[in-house]
Amino acid sequence: MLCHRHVIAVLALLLLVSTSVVPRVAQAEPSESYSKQRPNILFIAVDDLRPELHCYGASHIVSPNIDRLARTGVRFDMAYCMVSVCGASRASLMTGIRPTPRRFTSYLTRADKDAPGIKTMNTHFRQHGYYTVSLGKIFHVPADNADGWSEKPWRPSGVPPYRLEENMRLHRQRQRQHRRKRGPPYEAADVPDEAYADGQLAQHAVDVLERLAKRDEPFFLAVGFFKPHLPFVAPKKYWDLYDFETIDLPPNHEAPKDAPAVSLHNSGELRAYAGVPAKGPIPRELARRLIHGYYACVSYTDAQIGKVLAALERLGLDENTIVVLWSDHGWNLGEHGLWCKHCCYETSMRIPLIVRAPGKQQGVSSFALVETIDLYPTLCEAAGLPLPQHLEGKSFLGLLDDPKAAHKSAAVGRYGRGDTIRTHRYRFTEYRNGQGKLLGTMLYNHVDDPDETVNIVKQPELAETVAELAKQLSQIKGKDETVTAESK
Ligand SMILES: [Ca+2]
Repeated sequence: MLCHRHVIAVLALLLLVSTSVVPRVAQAEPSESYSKQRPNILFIAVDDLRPELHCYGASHIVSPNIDRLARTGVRFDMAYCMVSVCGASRASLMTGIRPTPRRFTSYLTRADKDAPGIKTMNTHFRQHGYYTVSLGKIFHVPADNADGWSEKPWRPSGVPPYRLEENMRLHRQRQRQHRRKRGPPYEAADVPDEAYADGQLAQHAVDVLERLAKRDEPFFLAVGFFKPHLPFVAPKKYWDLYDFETIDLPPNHEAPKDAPAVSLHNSGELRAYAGVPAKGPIPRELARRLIHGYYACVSYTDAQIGKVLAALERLGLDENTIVVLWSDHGWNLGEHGLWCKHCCYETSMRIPLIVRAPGKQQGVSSFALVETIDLYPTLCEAAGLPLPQHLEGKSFLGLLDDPKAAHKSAAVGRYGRGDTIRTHRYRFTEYRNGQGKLLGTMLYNHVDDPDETVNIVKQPELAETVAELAKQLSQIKGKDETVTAESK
């Protein structure tokens, strides 16, 4: 039976939402803790998105939809990934535990292999009455923790990576030579959004939202976009948003002065693409094309995100849905002579993170140091779910009310042999071999040198600072033995 309260709520909803939408009507009094009153969660992951967005102060970038999300939510200006490579970063975020030199190390990392028995975020939400759905790229491998999703994880299938015939031909030819070789690093084809995977993903996500809107349980919908990951393929109209003539290499395109060699790499991921020299600097013309392509992919992805957010609003779901937008790590667009991620520089570790939650602050930014392992406890707290014992992050829900509230003194992450710590002023990194022997260190003062151009770790007057940062890093960084598995 419907009580008066329900009838009034339903009438109000009917007035607010499109008539084509059937509002959810509670069939009975909400059943204890699993009621629809729990917020839905729309969890948007973007692959390889660095925080070079209009709403993050990059006025040359066209990102109106993410900007709008930022205007209606809290933008985190100092958010960091745990490890700067796809699969590993995602596994750390979804398990809520830190990476170590042995755990979460590669783009192929699976959480269920590296952290067996650890309950992932999707599994936890599912076990607490949420209807959990994974679309696109969330875990790197779709089969990873797949039983934590209420439906089999969905990805667009059979979408070729290129739409121009000559590019596809070259791609196939190079793949025949070597599995890791690929076609060109970019493509501007005059095709509709749906010609590429992310356009299809957005369309499917809208369909799924329409379906989820009719369910009684709250949902946890994860939508993982594939761009701006290489190759930089996007419909031409997104390339046309930028003037190639104005695009140039970043000012800090040389390796930092006195940086240890172990901190740098050969940008191997990019070298696999056709027309990219196997070693040496990326020619300036190609570098500018790559930057242009990355920007085009950012705008393309932004437009797809816009479609999903518009559907959320159209269905009247935005009033009771927490929206999180995050990236798995940053990206180097030529900074330090580097391309791609795979390192401990700020450009690799820093990510965009925006959280919009009903009843919380809107259009503000927070300079609190936030780590992606903090998302799991934050969303649990926001949804009223218990916190699993194994979590190593800390809820930042309080920052959504007061963006200046105290949270953490440092963000700690790693890649390869490097462990790195970011405080509000410094980034300090140390590299060790498998036996723990120190291979190199670096320190950047982000107040004086935000582009990380001079490694000041050897300056005698900073010895005490270095010792303090090294101590803090050693205390915080991931330790294999601290993790206790919970039964699933
Ligand atoms: Ca990635």
